[in-house]
Amino acid sequence: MKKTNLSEYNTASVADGKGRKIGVIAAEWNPEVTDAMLKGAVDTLKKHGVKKKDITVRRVPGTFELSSAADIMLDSCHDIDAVICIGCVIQGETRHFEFICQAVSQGLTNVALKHQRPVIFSVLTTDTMEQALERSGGKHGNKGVEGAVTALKMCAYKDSLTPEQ
Ligand code: DLZ
Repeated sequence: MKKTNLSEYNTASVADGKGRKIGVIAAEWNPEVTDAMLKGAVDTLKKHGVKKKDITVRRVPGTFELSSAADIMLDSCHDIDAVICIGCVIQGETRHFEFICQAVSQGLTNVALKHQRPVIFSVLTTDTMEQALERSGGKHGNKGVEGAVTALKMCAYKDSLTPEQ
């Protein structure tokens, strides 16, 4: 059967978030979408044991700014385990879409490799607002929820390879 909710996951497969410190950065563009993804991410982190005080939420103007914002956050906050980056880029009449999508996907990859900490790509890149709404709390799930689950899984992955202090 075709899977429609892309955010369904096995709760038991997600490591306990107790003691984790997670950054969440959301773009202000398309707020009806990014606000819902931000809520989905924060609620999911809390559901898996991350304390509210350990979640650092910041907003930036657009998706393009997510890379530099994540870099600044990881430079400034050495105790943050992972950063979830939330944005929504909708195809318009010009080529702006391509440039933002290319820049943010490459930019977030570079930041993750530079800091050796998980940087999560919770960015929707859709043709229409309807498709974005379907993926931010609609019939196809919530990309913010997926981002939170991915962040906790990547933190556990890192721990599994880091010798005990
Ligand atoms: C300029 C722009 C456009 C046209 N579209 C979007 C969009 O769909 N989603 C988004 O998050 N941001 C958009 N922006 C803003 C850019 O991300 C960025 O904030 C500006 O180009 C300033 O650097």
